[in-house]
Amino acid sequence: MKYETIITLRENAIGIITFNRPEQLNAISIKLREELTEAFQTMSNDDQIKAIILTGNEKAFAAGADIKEMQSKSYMDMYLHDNASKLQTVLKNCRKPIIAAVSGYALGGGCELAMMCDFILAAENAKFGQPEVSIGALPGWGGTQRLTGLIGKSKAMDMCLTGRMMDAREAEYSGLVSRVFPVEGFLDKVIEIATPIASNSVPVNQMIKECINQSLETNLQSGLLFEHRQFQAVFATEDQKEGMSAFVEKRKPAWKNY
Ligand code: CO8
Repeated sequence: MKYETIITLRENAIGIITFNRPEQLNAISIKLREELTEAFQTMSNDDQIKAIILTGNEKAFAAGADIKEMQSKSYMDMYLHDNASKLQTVLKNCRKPIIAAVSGYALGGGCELAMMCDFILAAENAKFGQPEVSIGALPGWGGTQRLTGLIGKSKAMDMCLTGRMMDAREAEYSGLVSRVFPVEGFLDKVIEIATPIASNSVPVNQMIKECINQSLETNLQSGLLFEHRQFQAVFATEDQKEGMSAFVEKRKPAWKNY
């Protein structure tokens, strides 16, 4: 598929989506949101792809929604032509693991898009922020909600009210980022991490995602029950039989993804 604002490719079982507006620090325009939605839908439906990486370039993951494009918009323009919500829904409904690989700036909508992914890996030069307050706006794509869930109220208030940037180390110890790696060879490292994830049993990956996401929506007792039922449900899969047999027989499992 030929896109203008992103590049997509497949490396074995991993789909890689790279923002491609380097001159604008990968600012997220309407077109980019459209193309990203289409790319995620295509990869979600492609059985050869088992995990997805979303990334930018060394200087920027994405420096936010395109300010120049938004500058003169009215409420009705934003309300009626809301493809941002559509993209958010497509990401939420994607059953494959999605890793955000962040190098450089992940600001505003860029930080929010990274948080829509399942987890964030960062290069040492990564900078996260919700600077909307400095342009007379506020985070509108999960910055006040997901960020608070990930780093807590105090830090989320600090980030959103000051608009300051958080470096990769602070993002890691605050819980926004799962791991930090050197800038050199960063994408290769992310692919190295995604490769075993992409070779897990597909239904088991999906169930793990469902369980963890459920924890964000429900109380502990309901979440524990949901998790335990899913655990019991794996005993209906061929992959549980194969995985446990392979362990006992000291060999690698050959998943049937069933
Ligand atoms: N939108 C449009 N263009 C941008 C953006 C952006 N968000 N960020 C950078 N650019 C452009 C610059 O205008 C510049 O273009 P030009 O060369 O034509 O002037 C080019 O990229 C390079 O940028 P700088 O010269 O500014 O580069 P610096 O290295 O000096 O600074 C910064 C880098 C600090 C990242 C700086 O560019 C900056 O502050 N950018 C804006 C960050 C920001 O405020 N982001 C939040 C945007 S609002 C938002 O994301 C709302 C999310 C809600 C989403 C809901 C969907 C509709």
